[in-house]
Amino acid sequence: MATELTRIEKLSALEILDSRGRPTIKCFCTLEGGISASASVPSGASTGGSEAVELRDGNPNRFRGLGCLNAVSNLQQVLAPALEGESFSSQAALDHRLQELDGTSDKSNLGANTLLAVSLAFARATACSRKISLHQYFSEILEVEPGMPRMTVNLFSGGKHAGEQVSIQDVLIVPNAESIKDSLASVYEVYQSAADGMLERFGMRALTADEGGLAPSFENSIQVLEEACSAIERAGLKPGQEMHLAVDVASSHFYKESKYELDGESLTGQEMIQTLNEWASRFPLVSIEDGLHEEAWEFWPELTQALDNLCLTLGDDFLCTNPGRIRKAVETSACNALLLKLNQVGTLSEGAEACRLAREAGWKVVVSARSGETEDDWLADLAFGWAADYIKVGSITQSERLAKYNRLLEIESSYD
Ligand code: 2PG
Ligand code: MG
Repeated sequence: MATELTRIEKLSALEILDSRGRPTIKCFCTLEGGISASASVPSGASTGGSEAVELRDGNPNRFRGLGCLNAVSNLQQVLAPALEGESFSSQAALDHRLQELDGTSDKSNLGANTLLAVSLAFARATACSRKISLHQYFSEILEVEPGMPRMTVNLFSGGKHAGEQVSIQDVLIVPNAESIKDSLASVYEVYQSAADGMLERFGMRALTADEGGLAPSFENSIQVLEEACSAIERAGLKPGQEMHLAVDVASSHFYKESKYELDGESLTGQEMIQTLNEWASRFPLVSIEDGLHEEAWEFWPELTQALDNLCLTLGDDFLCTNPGRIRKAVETSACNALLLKLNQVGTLSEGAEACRLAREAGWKVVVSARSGETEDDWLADLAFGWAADYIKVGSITQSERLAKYNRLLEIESSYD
């Protein structure tokens, strides 16, 4: 861990566009000595209620209110004057100062997007100045040995990522290969065979959703899971051996008036647990994400018990990478895996704390992208540096996703 001081010379920001064409923020950080680096921040669509606040301009005449000019201005008019010329002994020291300058628990003053852009640009610039890779810098922060995650790749999309033609949000394929290189080759085969299957079944190669997943008009969630298994088989692979599945139910988004409105049925919490148990018994799932509503604390422990020995109970909207919620979930045995998204919490160090808490509880960790991404590839370094068990980036057909997969390939080849 670096003990020397790192002095920030200059901070600036730019409003750029993400993979949905919506504004986001990119920060440029120059350190003393002239080393300079940048980082940009992703954005979710199916967000959890406890996520740190993403600052948007709200001006309906510009990007339908989604502009990030206020975030840019906060960075340049508030953070830059406060931080330029200051020296920091660690990432934690910088992130602590960012939290102080914001002064709110949910980052609603300056915006979690603004703070994360600075946090990551500082991380990248510091790694450059120390002549180490970004993943090495990340692994030093968490004091863990790096390790390659297993891939979870979006095959079929529904929910908020695909116009809600089917209730569940994602069915992902999870290759059981030795390397990222081999994983991507088998994912390609399954993706193509799934697209061929859609042509036969629906008469057209399906349109793709926000993360590049195929999004035909499925009748229900079971059909999506069945088609995923068929696609694996058609690719000459064995479901449950060479390729597993994962599902992001994202159930908060179809929870209405205390019922889960799943595929035309109205289910109680109890019935939802039973349904998920049936899916996990019938399909080779490694994890079920957000199987229950994000505030259904009383049902989550029961779900985790029901899925025990079948698959992981993974919390995304449920946990929001929020250390307080993770602590509560550990105390109540409410789940056993964390979906980690830095922009849900707002700084690298708070993300590290979330990861540490999950690890101490013996949980698995999935490092995840957002549905609105940029071409920045820091997520790959994060997943490797923090030795995530899984990485979730989306499909293999869009460059904002491929930036991360291609970076994983680079990291992997540097260890050959
Ligand atoms: C999720 C993510 C990524 P979003 O729910 O896990 O798939 O979606 O970024 O829209 O929250
Ligand atoms: Mg999710």
